[in-house]
Amino acid sequence: MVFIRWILGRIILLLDFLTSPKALVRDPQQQALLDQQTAGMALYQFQACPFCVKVRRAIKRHGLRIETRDAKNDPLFREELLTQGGQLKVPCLKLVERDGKTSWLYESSDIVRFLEQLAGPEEQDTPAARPSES
Ligand SMILES: N[C@@H](CCC(=O)N[C@@H](CS)C(=O)NCC(=O)O)C(=O)O
Repeated sequence: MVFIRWILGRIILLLDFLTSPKALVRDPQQQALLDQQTAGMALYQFQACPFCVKVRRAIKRHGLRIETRDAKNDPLFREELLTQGGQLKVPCLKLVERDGKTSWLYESSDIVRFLEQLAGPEEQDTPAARPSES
């Protein structure tokens, strides 16, 4: 059973690698603003978990910069997720509000929806938004 799960995990990672989405490129000022908003965020995840892959792909697709934390192999992150988040379940997005309050968002679909709202409309990926080549 463990072996089958390991194989499935490798297949998921391979498919993710082969079909990795293109990262959105936006105007540098807009990106800097967004980076400020995501600076306090962290995604607690397992590398080969399909729900985590779904969220990581959304992060990449929307051109977001969010730290990922391995809650399977790192005992500190595992403990943080369990004691502060409330459940040892991934993916989970840790959010730090402006007032310093921390909240923990579980459920991949809810996280993806939140990231989509944060990133804004995708039509920002226009040639004008890309850094000029010289
Ligand atoms: N419905 C959840 C499913 C998440 C899920 O089942 N994650 C697994 C890893 S792939 C997990 O954390 N299992 C541990 C547990 O449920 O205690 C989602 O979409 O995020």
